[in-house]
Amino acid sequence: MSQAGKTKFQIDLRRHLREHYVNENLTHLICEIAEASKYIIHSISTGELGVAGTSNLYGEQQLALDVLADRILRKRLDHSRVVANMMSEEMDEIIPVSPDCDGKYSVAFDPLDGSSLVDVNLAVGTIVSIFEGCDLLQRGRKQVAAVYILYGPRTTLVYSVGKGVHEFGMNMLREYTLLQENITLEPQGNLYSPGGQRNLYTPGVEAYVQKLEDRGVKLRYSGGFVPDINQVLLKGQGIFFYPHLQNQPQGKLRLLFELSPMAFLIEQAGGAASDGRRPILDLQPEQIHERSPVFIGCKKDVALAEEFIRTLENQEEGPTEKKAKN
Ligand code: AFP
Repeated sequence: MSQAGKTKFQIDLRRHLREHYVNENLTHLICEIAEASKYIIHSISTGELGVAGTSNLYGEQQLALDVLADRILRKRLDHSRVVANMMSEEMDEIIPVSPDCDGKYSVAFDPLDGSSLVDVNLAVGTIVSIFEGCDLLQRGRKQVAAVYILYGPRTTLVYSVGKGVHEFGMNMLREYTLLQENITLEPQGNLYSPGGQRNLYTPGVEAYVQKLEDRGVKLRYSGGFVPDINQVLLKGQGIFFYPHLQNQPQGKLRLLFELSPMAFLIEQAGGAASDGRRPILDLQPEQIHERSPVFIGCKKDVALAEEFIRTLENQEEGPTEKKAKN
């Protein structure tokens, strides 16, 4: 939708949110996230690489950029006046910002996903999940918005508040202006983005990949969740998966601040996102750093993965059931 007399390319992010009748506080929050990305871009292009000398809850070495990006976003959200609680991949626990929940939002974010790719100059991104009120441990379907920023050859921002998925590009003045609205996915695609070691794939996933390859589907994998999902979204087709592995039944990616926001966006674009048996958005997180297997992209491609897993893998022991045992 563009205003009479204005081309859509002149519609900036704040105007677009207002034209979609997004309430003031949520508009302000999404614009604050966009503002923070400008400082993250600066730190990526000028900040020192290498380790920060600290590690996160997973025992993963925190890169200097991880810590810097986390601080930038945390500070921005702290001062936004519309955040109740926040949580990031780099934090050990939920950070309370305001005890008052009314009119406020709780935010879970991965400040710089794929940060280890920066030192080989590959694209990385920021992923943000937004819930109304104080509770972050909710099913992804309860999100009111999801945003990602992709720091690639161009810097782009994609958001949805449940009224379609829209893409913005950063211009010379560092403003985000509309590139395309209401992005949609085809029912089936011809690219796949397979995470994890193939020799650790379970029988159902291995058979699924074989089926895709027999169909002539092309492999496209960067090692960055944000660019790999962005590729599926903007090509309008394809599937990304980081499955349950023989030695990692929960896969690798985190539910709260990686999978839920991306699943929200992909479902808004007419695609699907599953843990191999159930929609990602229906999973009830039990703890903040929970991981889940993920198959996300075109509906038919996700359904085919579920079918192979259902018919070739132990019915009783789905990834979720396995987790209950550990
Ligand atoms: P890092 O943030 O540690 O670089 O991991 C990136 C990531 O979480 C996600 O962005 C990728 O999709 C996935 O890991 C790639 O994992 P593999 O390196 O095991 O393929």
